[in-house]
Amino acid sequence: MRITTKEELQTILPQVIDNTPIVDLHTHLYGKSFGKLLLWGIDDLLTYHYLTAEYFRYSDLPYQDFFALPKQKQADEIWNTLFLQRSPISEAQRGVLTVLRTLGLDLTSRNLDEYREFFAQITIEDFIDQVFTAANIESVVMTNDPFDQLEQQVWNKGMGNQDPRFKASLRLDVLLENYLQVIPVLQKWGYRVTKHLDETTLREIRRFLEHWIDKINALYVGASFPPSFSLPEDSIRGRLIEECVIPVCRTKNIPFALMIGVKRQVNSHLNLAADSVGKTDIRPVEYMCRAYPDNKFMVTTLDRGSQHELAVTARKFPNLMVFGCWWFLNNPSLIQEITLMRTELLGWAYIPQHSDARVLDQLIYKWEHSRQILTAVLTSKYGDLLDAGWSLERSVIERDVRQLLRDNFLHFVQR
Ligand code: FIX
Ligand code: ZN
Repeated sequence: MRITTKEELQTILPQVIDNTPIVDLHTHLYGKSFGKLLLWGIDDLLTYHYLTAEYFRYSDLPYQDFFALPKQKQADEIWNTLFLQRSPISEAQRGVLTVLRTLGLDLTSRNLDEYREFFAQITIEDFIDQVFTAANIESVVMTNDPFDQLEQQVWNKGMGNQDPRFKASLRLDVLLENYLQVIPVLQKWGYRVTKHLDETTLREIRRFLEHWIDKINALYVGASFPPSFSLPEDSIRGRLIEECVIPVCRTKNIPFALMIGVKRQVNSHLNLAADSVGKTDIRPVEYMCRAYPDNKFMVTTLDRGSQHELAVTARKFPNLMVFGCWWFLNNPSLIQEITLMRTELLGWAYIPQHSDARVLDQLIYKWEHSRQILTAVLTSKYGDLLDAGWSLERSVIERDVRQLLRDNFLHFVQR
């Protein structure tokens, strides 16, 4: 079908964006076989760390008293403070409303027990299906930490890849940031490693990485980094990256995903909500892309200021895939600005969003809100093409949108 007017565009584009299935490349979700690691339901939704941070903007309850409460009581506190005593206007608060509305719950009742009742009568199997259908998700990528004992048990039983909608990625924060502490663990698993990064140790770490990539069928290897991240660097982390992670990713032909700019635990009382943001230096990204042209790098940064430099760097290096509006950037005004800028600099050659969902239900709101913004950005950009006299086809728009929501990632990780 040919599209020649903006009215036609405004009818068709939202349909295409809604109907395009999403591959969500970074979440903290797990398949059902991971048991309690998979968070879902109203109490997990309300105790999301984005919301606990916002709760403490208003509450006088001491941190330790709040975190000592059972989850349901924490959720009650957050509901009362953020939803009943004031209007839920922040993005994370609005997200809860989008989820409840989409699930068909009555927002006028504001009755938490009624919402709990809904979740009590649905099975997790049915709920996964319901959420994936509502958000039109094809698959999500988990964040898999080889040092997490609960996860390990699932992988050791061969149950980690049971549901093909949940793909794996190997997360290396623990290895890269706490190498000295994990030496005894690696030794217990039969790896001949020492604190001296000699040839044997480096070879054994490469063997460890290869083993886990194969074991979990990792689509990529990832890690988060502080604002001070630097490379090349004569540090344990720098050497592990250049002498182990990068060579193994090259051999396996999978990307190394870097999430840069998180300042961990600036207020440790907040637990999972304790982390903040700092300015990211893009020079290490430029260095890696140039020094390792046969490697693939996926990069997202946490601060607004580095977004432009990162997009420009991607223009210079085809082995760099920019992705997502991470965490504190996952807010409509910032997503809109960043997505427009990336489109203008990179065309279709980037991945606009990942959800970072920690609670299954969040897939609904994170993607509904992101789809709305993508619709606005592409309405404006396709509108410019129509103004220029370029005609469009529905099938062409379908192809373009598919690249952003699915194909760019799948092609980039293809072995
Ligand atoms: O490091 C990460 O993957 C971060 O996304 C998370 O640790 C963070 O807590 C989060 O959930 C952000 O959205
Ligand atoms: Zn994350």
